[in-house]
Amino acid sequence: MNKFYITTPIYYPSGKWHIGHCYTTVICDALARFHRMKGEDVFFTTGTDEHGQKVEKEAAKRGVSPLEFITPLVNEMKEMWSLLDISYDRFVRTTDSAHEECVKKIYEKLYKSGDIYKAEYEGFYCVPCESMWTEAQLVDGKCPDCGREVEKRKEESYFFRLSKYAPAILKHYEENPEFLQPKSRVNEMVNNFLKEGLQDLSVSRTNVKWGVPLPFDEKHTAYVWIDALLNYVSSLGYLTEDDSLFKRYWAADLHLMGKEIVRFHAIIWPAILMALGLPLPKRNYGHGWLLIGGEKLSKSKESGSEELTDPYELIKRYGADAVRYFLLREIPFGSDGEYTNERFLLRVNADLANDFGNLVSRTEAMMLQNFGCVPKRGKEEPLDKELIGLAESAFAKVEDAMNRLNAPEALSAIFALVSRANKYIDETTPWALAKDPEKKERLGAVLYNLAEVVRMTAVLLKPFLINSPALVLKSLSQDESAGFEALKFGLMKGGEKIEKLAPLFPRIDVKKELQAVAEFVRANRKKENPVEKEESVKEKISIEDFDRIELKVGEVVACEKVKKSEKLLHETVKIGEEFRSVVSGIGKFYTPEEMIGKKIVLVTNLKPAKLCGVLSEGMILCAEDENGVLSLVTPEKAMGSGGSVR
Ligand code: ME8
Repeated sequence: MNKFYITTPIYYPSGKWHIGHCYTTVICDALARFHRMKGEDVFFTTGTDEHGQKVEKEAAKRGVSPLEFITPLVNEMKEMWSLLDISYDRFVRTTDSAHEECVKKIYEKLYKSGDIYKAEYEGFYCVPCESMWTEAQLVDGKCPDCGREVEKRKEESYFFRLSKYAPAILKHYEENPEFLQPKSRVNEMVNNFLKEGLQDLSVSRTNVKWGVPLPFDEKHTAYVWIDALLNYVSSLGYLTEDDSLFKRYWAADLHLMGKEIVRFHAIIWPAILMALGLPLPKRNYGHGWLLIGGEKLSKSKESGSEELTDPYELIKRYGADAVRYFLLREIPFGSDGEYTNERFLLRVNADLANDFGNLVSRTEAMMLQNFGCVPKRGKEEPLDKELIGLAESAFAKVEDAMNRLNAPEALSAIFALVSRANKYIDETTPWALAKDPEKKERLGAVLYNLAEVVRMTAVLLKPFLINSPALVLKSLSQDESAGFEALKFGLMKGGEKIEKLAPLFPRIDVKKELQAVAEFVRANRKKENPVEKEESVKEKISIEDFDRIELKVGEVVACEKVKKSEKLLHETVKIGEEFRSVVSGIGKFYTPEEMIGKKIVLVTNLKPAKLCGVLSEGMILCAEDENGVLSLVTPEKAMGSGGSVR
């Protein structure tokens, strides 16, 4: 039996999900289901990429542990996959102890073999992308991937001997044209990275605590990208006592991903596998993006558009099948595709409500009305034979497209059959045949042919849509779990009971719906951006109001951590001749030693309060950046304590 190991990247659980996130996973799911229906031994994995500085900072901002912060977001992601009926066999969290153990063992192995070594390191780090760049790679001094500011960093680090593997990777590309697709990505990798040779890669961090500590040097944590890539083998129990899954499924048959992360999968990952002496994945495919206004739909760039991109809301409004169908059909595979609500609604209306929904409802209604069940197969005329031929040859076209991972083409072959069947209704005019008792036999033959096409279409659609194919099969008293062996014309005997279906995809009034969606998006944006709202709602205050706040310069003369709190520091602040006890939530950004001697600005007339049992008689002012990093507000010129701030 053929095996098929397929993976999605593991996702950053940011909580700001958009329809673009569903793209990779829905395609993988359709492929996994397709191969299962062919009777193959499929293993399909996905998961979450949970370590790194971003998570550490977000958690600190909220005063919770990284795991406490991330777990609800992981659960949200799982819920989204369950709404979309994603049939993964394993969900890997990089915080799972089994994964962490695997990461440690792999680092240990590579350290022992000399593929990982220690050295000093300087570069430019993009915090949101968790990527390090050399100066030459920056574009206008900014991150070449996302265009945001980068931080210059110098640190001691462990390096992976990536440079050693460049020639072998190039050779592998040449000898295995399937390894990296589409072809344009090969050119990109070769021209932008491999041709000039590779530099060794820093694979550990000392400044990121939220990561897997290296077994041979616990000051260092694993670089998040290596940690993440290793999920593809940790998910199979690589280097554990029971590695039967690894033996059964490795090497991966397909890693599918967005084009922005091809570099990691097509250069770093094969080099690591080579260093481990493991066979390389058979195929990597870097798909295109869903765009809004020509830009990648992304969680960090607010588009300000009125498109509804929230998958939960889209599923709630139109159903999981419509969302899956849109993603699988509308975006040309391998290229970018513009996302708009209008395109979504038009596509769903045209194909699912009009073509497929109509074919099913017309065929079933006419059978019920004239026979009360599926009629018997009749004598076939040339027109019938053409339709039957098309139905029987559809699978080969779908299979050919799916072998090339091209779901839009596969669906287009299935919908060519749907259109042909609708045209067949117009050509055979069953409503006219029904009026003439002498033509009852012909009517039966026509409706039988249509019923078989509906049944076969439902089987063909099963990898792509979830609910509607099952409903259609059930309504014709057919086995919902049918595989592709059911794609033979003529399997129904006649006499099958028909259960009347509610419309599978109700027609949408596109104009009205677009208005409703735009209103929904506007209202929700206000809800989601409480900051924006707060700022606009905050009233103007008078100078007298401001005067009621007493602000003074103080000097921190003693400072210690508040017990059992990662976030709180307890300062003793000198204000002129007075000493005050102050508790502040800056423990993630300043050590007690750093605080001592600092001149700070303090609100001195706040009512005293107790925080974690410690008295606080004032509030230290800080500025906060967009990543939640706090920075103390201090007087710009040297001055003593006690001065007032106005
Ligand atoms: O990259 N259109 O995770 P991620 C199409 N954790 N696909 C999109 C998209 C869009 N607008 N936006 C995101 C990561 N995606 C790493 C992976 S794997 C070892 C580590 C796709 O959450 C993206 O291309 O940023 C990728 O395939 C997936 O969503 C997860 O992206």
